[in-house]
Amino acid sequence: MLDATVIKSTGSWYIVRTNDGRIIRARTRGKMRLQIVDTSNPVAVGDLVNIELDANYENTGSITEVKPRNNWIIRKANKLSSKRQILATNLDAAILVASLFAPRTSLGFIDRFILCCQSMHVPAVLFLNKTDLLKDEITKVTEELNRIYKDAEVTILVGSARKNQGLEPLLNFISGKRILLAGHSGVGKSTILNTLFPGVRAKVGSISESHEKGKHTTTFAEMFILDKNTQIIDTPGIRDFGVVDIPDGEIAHYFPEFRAVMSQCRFNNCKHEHEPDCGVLKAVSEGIVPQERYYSYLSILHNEDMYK
Ligand SMILES: Nc1nc2c(ncn2[C@@H]2O[C@H](COP(=O)(O)OP(=O)(O)OP(=O)(O)O)[C@@H](O)[C@H]2O)c(=O)[nH]1
Ligand SMILES: [Mg+2]
Ligand SMILES: [Zn+2]
Repeated sequence: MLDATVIKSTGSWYIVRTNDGRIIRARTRGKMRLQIVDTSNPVAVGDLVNIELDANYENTGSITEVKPRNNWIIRKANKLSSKRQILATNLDAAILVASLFAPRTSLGFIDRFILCCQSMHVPAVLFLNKTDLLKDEITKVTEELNRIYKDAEVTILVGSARKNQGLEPLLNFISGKRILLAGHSGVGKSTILNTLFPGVRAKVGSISESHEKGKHTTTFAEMFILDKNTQIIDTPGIRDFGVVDIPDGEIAHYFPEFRAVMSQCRFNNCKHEHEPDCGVLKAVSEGIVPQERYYSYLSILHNEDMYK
């Protein structure tokens, strides 16, 4: 029996790295005790597992147990699907890569992702990439993001992987952590990884001209081990981030700027919609809580507008 970390997941096979640095291809076997049920991937990148080596083979084995996870980022692909997918587990932080063009990332998508990070106590960074496409709008866009996310406990960084601009703060943040890189297809996740760490050589795709969307170049989540303490998990682009496992009554707790004013609600089960004497509604009307964040809250609460 060997302890190992899952570094790549292809669906049927997993690549794991043992604590003494061996790389092994492994399958799941038999009945594993699972911490999270109903997922399309019972084992995810970042998982600590027990491995039993196959007799007669040196580099293949079976995963016999998944150790309890510190945290995980989980979503469903759309609001109707019942299958959930774990993006990665046991993280120190997560970076959501976004872009305004080719493709466009919506505030709703951003807010769903950072809600999940908040609920798991995973520090989140929003990296707005492709600022070279914004030209003189950069300052305005950056100011907008800083206004909307002022009290959302998410770090806002902007830059261009293609032009190698603005990546230094990102590198400082990454250093010494296990990081998830997530976002729509084509936003530049793999490009960022390659620019920061030229030895990695992750595959980079192009953008379809007619749709301004990525082409799902990265097909499997993969952990790149950059030094002893720094690991980045590059993931395939996701179209939607459907919130799962957060009860309606808890959603507001993971909007940090709501948390500060919720104590003023008259009812302690206030949903902050139409209730009288609601601290959140008051803060929105006074401009203390940004409208954009409040709309995201409502759309998550009503499980709607996934694409907005
Ligand atoms: N203009 C511009 N293009 C960029 C920038 N960063 C990446 N790109 C381009 O965006 C396209 C997609 O980049 P990838 O790194 O493959 O994107 P990804 O997020 O890894 O996409 P998936 O693997 O499909 O999820 C490529 O053509 C990159 O050259 C940038 O800062 N500016
Ligand atoms: Mg990629
Ligand atoms: Zn309220």
